[in-house]
Amino acid sequence: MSDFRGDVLAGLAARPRAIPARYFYDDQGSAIFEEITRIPEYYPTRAEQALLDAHAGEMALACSGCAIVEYGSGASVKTRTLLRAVAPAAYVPIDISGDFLRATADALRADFPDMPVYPVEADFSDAIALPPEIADLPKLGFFPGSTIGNLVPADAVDLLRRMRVTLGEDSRLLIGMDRVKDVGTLVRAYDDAAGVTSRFNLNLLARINRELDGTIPLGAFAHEARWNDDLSRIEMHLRCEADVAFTVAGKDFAMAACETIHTENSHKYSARAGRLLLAAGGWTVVGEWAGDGAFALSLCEA
Ligand code: AVJ
Repeated sequence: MSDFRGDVLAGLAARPRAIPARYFYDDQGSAIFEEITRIPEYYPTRAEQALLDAHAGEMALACSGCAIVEYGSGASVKTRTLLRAVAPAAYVPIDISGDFLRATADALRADFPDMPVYPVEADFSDAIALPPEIADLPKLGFFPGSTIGNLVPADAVDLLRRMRVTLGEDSRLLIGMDRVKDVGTLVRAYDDAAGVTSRFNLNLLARINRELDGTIPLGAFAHEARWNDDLSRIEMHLRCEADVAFTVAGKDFAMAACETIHTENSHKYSARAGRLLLAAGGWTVVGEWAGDGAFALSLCEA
């Protein structure tokens, strides 16, 4: 089980201070993320949607009659393109934001009345029990959006291996990965002019104040996105701009001006590095769509 209180208290006490990115996605954070997918600088969603629009038919060829299991389904916008192409026997969206998940499931049931939808409210960093209704169906895992990039490679490999166990021996996995590209494009995608990503980042502190009885002065913190070239990732931080003291869940914390809280990693993979990661996780790439090379969707076999 994920433990918001325990992870936040440990993360604020650690050096460097860091809080796991999965805690962005309370209902408000999930809604702000949907806004991010529409800002002009955030290319991954559009790039991935374009790949699905152009190639969903090919991707679907080997997957007829299967159940689609989507990890981190969010608003399931891209999913609709895949669902239309595959016409799966069932759809299982997995998400940690319960209200968001149920709203999405209801909307999909309305649009796809013949397709059973079995939502699973879970953190996919835990072991997941799939609904018994899909036990006998072959599975296609769908892990779009480059969400795998949030994990450091060792954790990404663990997750890929767990997916392989959960989905079974005959399963396939369709996974999106953002590619390495020029630093300006990358940084702008995580530091947009309209400040939506800044709101997304700061909502984490607001959530801590709401749910953990915190007194963090949000105005003292600024959004920061930086490229870490050694580790091939965008990092988001919350930079403290003044010396502050606050409490969270009854514990006292002090931060000095210029200190940061590391809130997210978004790893970017070259074609080769992506294939290596998938191979380490037990998956063999059997199809790859990458358009102009900004973003790739890979179809893998267990
Ligand atoms: C949902 C994890 C894929 O890393 O690009 C977007 C999250 N954070 N802008 C990403 C995110 C800031 C996004 N993922």
